[in-house]
Amino acid sequence: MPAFKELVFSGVQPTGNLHLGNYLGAIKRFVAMQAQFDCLYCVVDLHAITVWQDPAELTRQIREVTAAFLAAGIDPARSVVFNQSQVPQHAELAWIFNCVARLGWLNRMTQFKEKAGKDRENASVGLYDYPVLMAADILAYRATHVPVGEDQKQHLELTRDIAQKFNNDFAGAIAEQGHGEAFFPITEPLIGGPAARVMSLRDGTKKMSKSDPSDYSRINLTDDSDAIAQKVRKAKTDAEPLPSEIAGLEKRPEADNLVGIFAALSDATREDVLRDYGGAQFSAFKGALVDLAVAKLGPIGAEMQRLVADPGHIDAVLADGAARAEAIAAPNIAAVKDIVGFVRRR
Ligand code: AQP
Repeated sequence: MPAFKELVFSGVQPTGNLHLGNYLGAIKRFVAMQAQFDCLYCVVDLHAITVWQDPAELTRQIREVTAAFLAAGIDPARSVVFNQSQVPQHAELAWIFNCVARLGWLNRMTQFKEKAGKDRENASVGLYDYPVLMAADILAYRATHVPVGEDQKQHLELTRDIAQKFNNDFAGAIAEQGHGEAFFPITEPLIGGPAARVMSLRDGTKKMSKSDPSDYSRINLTDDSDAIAQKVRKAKTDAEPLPSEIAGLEKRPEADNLVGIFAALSDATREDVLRDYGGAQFSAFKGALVDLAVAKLGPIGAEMQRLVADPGHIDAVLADGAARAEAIAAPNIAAVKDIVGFVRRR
């Protein structure tokens, strides 16, 4: 496999209720990656419409997720911040990948099964095809690294399968046209840390999710300090004090979740947290967690509010990002079309 320029790509859907899981599993890590990599961070609005979105609300949410990126510390001068629908190469490459990906691969995707539920016949074709568009998002930039939460692991594997199959199917043209052994990198998922899978505050066996009907299941990035405090205090726990060793968190999903959240918010490990709080009752631990969460999330929520009040500024950031994103994607997709054998407009 030839060496590809290291590049990070990731995205967040503008589908409402950005929560602590999105922050710790994704956005906080996006911020950290900027020190090491060139990064593209995308508000994936084409993905959002795979389930019904009210148009005015979608517009608002696109700006709100952009505001969350900026408020959390993504620097739009350094990283490329944009929304997917402004860069047509995503949809264009998705079509070509639709002809590379196999039905059997998509039939195995667990997220589609969960999201479509029992009413599969009524799910949109887009929802089924979601992981192919995600592969196109990543590979339009030939991104080498993708920071995501654990729930996206299977989709990343599909991206790798599509890249591999494209490289194999078109190996001759790829070599002839001077791209060497492979046109697409086999992208590395970056999943990990103590908050790779933040769980619901009401049920430690369920993922914290935007679509959970109970607002008490999640901490939203827009929650004020009172709401954060209430939600943490009401979070489900068991009756035992916190253990001093990691092994003691086994079969205690709610305790494990709160310890993971504490660790991720304080840039520590679960072990560090248990060293400090092993033996503590939940009442004391939750008090410390409220203080920490309010200190870390309060300024982000306030900055988001300030930013969304100026949609002109957000739209200018997105327009600049789209132009920079397209400058990378357009030559890549032109090369893909040549590889596939299409005739270019002259
Ligand atoms: N609970 C989570 N823990 C850790 N990471 C998470 N992510 C989502 N939930 C958690 C990560 O956040 C990034 C953006 O997610 P998304 O906007 O693409 O949407 P999603 O994964 O569909 O988010 P939800 O909350 O789970 O939405 P619904 O309720 O619609 O299913 C991704 O990197 C994701 O891994």
